[in-house]
Amino acid sequence: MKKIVQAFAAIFIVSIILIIWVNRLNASEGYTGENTITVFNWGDYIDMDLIKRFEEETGITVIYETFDSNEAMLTKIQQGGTSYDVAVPSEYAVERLKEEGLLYPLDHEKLPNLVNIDERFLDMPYDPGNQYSVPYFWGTVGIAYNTRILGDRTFESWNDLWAPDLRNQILLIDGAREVMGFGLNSLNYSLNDKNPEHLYEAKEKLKKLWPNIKAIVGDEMKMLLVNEEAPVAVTWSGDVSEAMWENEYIDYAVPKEGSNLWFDTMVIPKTADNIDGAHKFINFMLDAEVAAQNTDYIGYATPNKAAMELLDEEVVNDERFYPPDEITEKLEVYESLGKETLALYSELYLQFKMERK
Ligand code: SPD
Repeated sequence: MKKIVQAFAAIFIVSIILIIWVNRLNASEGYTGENTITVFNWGDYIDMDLIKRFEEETGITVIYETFDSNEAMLTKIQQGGTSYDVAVPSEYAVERLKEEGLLYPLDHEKLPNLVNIDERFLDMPYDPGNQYSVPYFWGTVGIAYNTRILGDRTFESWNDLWAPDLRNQILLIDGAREVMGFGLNSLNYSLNDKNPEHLYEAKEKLKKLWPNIKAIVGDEMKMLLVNEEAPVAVTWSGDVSEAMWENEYIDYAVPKEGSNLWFDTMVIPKTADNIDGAHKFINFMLDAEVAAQNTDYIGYATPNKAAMELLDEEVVNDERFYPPDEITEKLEVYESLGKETLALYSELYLQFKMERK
């Protein structure tokens, strides 16, 4: 009898462990229940206190996962087997997800806070009528440089990065479109160029930049700039504005050949489990006070006009990070390049990374 009781006890314990393990596995792959949503965002791209506040206000539990590039995010959603309720792709990835039928149309009635977004950022060519996406943060790609170390040296052209005296002085943000993009811009090609010969030419030119490159980095970029680990970096404007709060010597320029104007957005992937919860989360993030707190924490430029009124004037009037239309009109937004060309960008970027001498 004692043995039977022990056997039942063992089976019971093993079952409990299995249930907990399966639940955890499901949660980490975005399988969410009614009172749960899974949010898939870039690393270091939200004030986690806001997640807590959303959970308290709505009773919805948030499972939060991060990615480090649009390509990684796209692959995860394209592969299926996930049910992310909210994701944060950039504009060209929104186009791609749309083309592949992987987005759920937004119900604007459930997003009353959409009125807070500046009209400048609505109805963009990548998503007319904001049928599938709403803007989250926006910015440019440019050159950050440290004036304490470099004096009054300026960076007006992408080609300034190839100067021989910058040996081992440059950090690059780890992004295929960003790096290939400035390689193309430095040759006066479009950063949406599809001509394979131009793409090879850009890769070969980037290869010649290796002696000046100290490292290719991700979310640690801000910290490396603040700590003066390198005096020059090619990165997203938001990383620089945030770093500048902690290191007054950092400055930022968008080179004269042009650069990228980007928009990160919130979308609901087609495989979402909790559409209503996803709308609630997006609407919460569009609230003026919430968006202001998030902007204050992240340091990137907000498209939320109502939030801008709550932010420090000095921050929102800084044209390096909130460039006016006269400047943004000269910049290019990444376009969805089609499967083959996007794969070529990624392949050439990978080759470039492996070519370090
Ligand atoms: N640490 C968060 C970084 C998010 C940057 N998104 C920019 C994408 C530009 N295509």
